[in-house]
Amino acid sequence: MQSQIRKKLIEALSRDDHQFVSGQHIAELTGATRTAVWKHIEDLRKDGYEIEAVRRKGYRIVSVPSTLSADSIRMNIHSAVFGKNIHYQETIGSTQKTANELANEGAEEGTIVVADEQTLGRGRLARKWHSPKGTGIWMSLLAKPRIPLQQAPQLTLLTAVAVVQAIEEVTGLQAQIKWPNDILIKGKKVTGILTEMQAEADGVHSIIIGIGMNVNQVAADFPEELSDKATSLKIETGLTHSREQIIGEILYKFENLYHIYQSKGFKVIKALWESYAVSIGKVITATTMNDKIIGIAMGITDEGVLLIKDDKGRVHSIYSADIEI
Ligand code: BTX
Repeated sequence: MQSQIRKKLIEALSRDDHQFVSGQHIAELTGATRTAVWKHIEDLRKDGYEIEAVRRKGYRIVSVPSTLSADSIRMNIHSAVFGKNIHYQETIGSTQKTANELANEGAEEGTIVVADEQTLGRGRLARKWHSPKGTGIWMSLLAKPRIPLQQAPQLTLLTAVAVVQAIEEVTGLQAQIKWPNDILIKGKKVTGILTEMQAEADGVHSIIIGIGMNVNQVAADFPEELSDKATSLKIETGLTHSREQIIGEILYKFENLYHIYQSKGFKVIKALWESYAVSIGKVITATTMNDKIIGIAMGITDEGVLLIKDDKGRVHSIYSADIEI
């Protein structure tokens, strides 16, 4: 109950760009008495929040503690559904695994799982995802779109568009997408996306979208095998970025695109995706489970399948592969 008030209090103080909110208004929004509000403000201060109190104006958040937490994430959420339920853990095996478990337990659409560190972060095909403490965004979102199974990959592409837009909004950097799930800056991977689903015969039940973004790593933080293929926002801008702000922005962009997707279908998303894609029109090599195809990347289908035309003019549909440009 108490944490419910704290959650609502943080939501109230985070409205309108952290302007003053009167004690009376906070009491109405939280359903708590003004004395209870005051006590919760004191608790927040003990937890490292700097909160200004001015007579007749109310309370205003001046600064928040620098460590990632469910509260600090909540303060940056400006989407309605995605991020409403936040499951935060300082250390976790994999946010994907936990999100899958929560989905099994009936968690609602929009639930997010975030960790400061993953000890068993995973990529596709059982690859490892390097997820050190305190530097990146390791997050899984739970979506429950009413779509047939074969359309599920569209959500990976939609997420990639959301990530590119969020990076641009927060840092001004122009990232690019390498099909299907890599986000690159100057050819180096800044984000990976892993989509997993729970399906039933009649369609998708839950989609778990994992986003791993390198935010504040410096070059020396990457293991040697990643040093020439990975980058972070800090390496690219020279600045330290707020992970909470980026999480809020990813969810906001994602939710917008998800609404468009649900009301208008994949067309708009597809066009956006193609505008950010690095490989379209170029000669690429696609390594699939049992084949290697070299040809020109022509684009994606309405299902999100990559089309490659080889030198004999044959068009191959690629459902899953690693791409080299
Ligand atoms: P992927 O299979 O396309 O890419 C995995 C490959 O990327 C690795 O084999 C390695 O070469 C490289 N790599 C590993 N870690 C990093 C890193 N931090 N930065 C850049 N390159 C790296 C991509 O799979 C999908 C990754 C999703 C990660 C998220 S994090 C939150 C969620 N939880 C979880 O366990 N996975 C997802």
